[in-house]
Amino acid sequence: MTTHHVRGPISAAVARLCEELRPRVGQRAATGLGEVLDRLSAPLQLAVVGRIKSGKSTLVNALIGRRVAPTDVGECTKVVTRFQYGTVDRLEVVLLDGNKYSLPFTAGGAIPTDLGVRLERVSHVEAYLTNAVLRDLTVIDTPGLGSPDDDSVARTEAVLGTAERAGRSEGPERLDPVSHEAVAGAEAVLHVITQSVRADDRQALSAFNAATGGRPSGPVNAIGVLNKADTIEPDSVRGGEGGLWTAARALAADQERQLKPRVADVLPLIGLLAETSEAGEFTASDAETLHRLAALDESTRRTMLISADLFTEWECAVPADARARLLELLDLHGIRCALEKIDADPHITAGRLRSELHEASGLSTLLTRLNAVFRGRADGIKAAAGLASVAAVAQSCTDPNERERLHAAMEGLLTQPQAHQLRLLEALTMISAGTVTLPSDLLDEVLRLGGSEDFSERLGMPGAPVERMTEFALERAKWWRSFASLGATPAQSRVAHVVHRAYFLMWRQLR
Ligand SMILES: Nc1nc2c(ncn2[C@@H]2O[C@H](COP(=O)(O)OP(=O)(O)OP(=O)(O)O)[C@@H](O)[C@H]2O)c(=O)[nH]1
Ligand SMILES: [Mg+2]
Repeated sequence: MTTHHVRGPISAAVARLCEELRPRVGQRAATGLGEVLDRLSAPLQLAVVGRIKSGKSTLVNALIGRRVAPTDVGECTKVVTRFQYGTVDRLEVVLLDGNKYSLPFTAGGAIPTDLGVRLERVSHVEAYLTNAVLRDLTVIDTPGLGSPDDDSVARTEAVLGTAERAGRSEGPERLDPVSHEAVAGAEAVLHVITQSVRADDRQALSAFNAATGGRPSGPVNAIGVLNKADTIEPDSVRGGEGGLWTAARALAADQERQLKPRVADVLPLIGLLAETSEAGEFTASDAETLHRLAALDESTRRTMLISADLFTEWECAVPADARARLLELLDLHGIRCALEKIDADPHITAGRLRSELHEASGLSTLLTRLNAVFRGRADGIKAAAGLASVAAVAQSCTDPNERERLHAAMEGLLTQPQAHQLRLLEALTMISAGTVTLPSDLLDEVLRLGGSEDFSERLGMPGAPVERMTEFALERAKWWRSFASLGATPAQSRVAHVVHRAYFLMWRQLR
């Protein structure tokens, strides 16, 4: 028997369930359970999704810390690419017929845009990289939603499992089941949006429900990213009087209200600056170019910063190709930022400039949130996704006794006290899927409770003394207890019981 190194106690419980059931079910279900076991021990699968050209690949590069996904102007991501940890850097193209072949990186270390085969034959690309971040996170870049190229949308759905979950699993398997399960069903989602969230972006979010192992994306496993914050016109945003970031934050809060409870948060980001500063693209000679620009006379500098065209074409002592490169790396806002830093400290080093640009990108806030929402709860998220896969295996059983056995085992697991976190995640998922509705203040309370592992954050009492938190946890536990029994619908009551228990457990630990 293979040993599976799972994330933590909840995944371990789901893994045990699979191990125990495997010998007691037919061949087909046993294979399915084996796949679930493999998935439980793999790193958290994070898909980056969103409309075309919203900056998904740029964000992927920033997360990995290497400019490996093509983002050049006019370059669309056409196939799903999975970036996972490997001991040597290598690329593998997986074809729909299950065959694979390896592919060299470009001279610059990126994935070539030409895969050397007709795209219709490609399932996806596996990129194995030595970057340490990938040890506990697999990052999946996807073609843009709403892309004019219908084929790439279909391919994304096929790879992420959308089509299969929609009930087409009986068709001819295009991938062998093992590799299919290995790529199907991301467990967490970064949803990249830009200034205008349109109604169909919400549709896009639900279209990706099935990408997350058949469970809807929600506050448990989805974060919104308001990218290209540098292109926001502060004047166009209500509450944006205080400058770019004030405007970006106001806009993000607004979009969060529209998208909730589908996502945990919407955080503003300048993906381009994040990529440039994280992926080692910003060199000493770029810093040198910036210093030379800073030294230009005030009126030349002001004119050049009006537009991208003026910036590259205006006659000045700084070579035009060096300027064009800066524009590509930083865009006008980033250049302005850098020049201000140089004004403030004319001796600033290239390294310092780079970290100032990183600071200006908003990436560190996003990473903190990502750690809290995803990595901090990877055990629960993986376990919940694993259990959903077990449910899918059960669904596809033809033998009713076998199905019954799987269902009974799952129910049994959910009633164990240590499965409380799973039940809380399930409750949040019910809320985001609209299976249960709650008045908005209660909804906010549940989202807050499930949004973090930190007690003071969960209670909405940052910095409060322990005694007050203890008292409050008990009070809310009592309240939800009575809400569960009085006047709630059955679905509400199910959620209320879980919330009651969550408060009770916190109270017990605080005490
Ligand atoms: N100004 C600015 N440009 C950005 C930002 N993020 C990405 N871009 C640019 O937007 C363009 C598209 O970025 P990509 O990362 O390729 O977008 P994508 O979503 O992967 O695009 P598809 O794969 O075609 O759907 C590139 O030229 C990026 O340099 C940002 O924060 N600010
Ligand atoms: Mg892309």
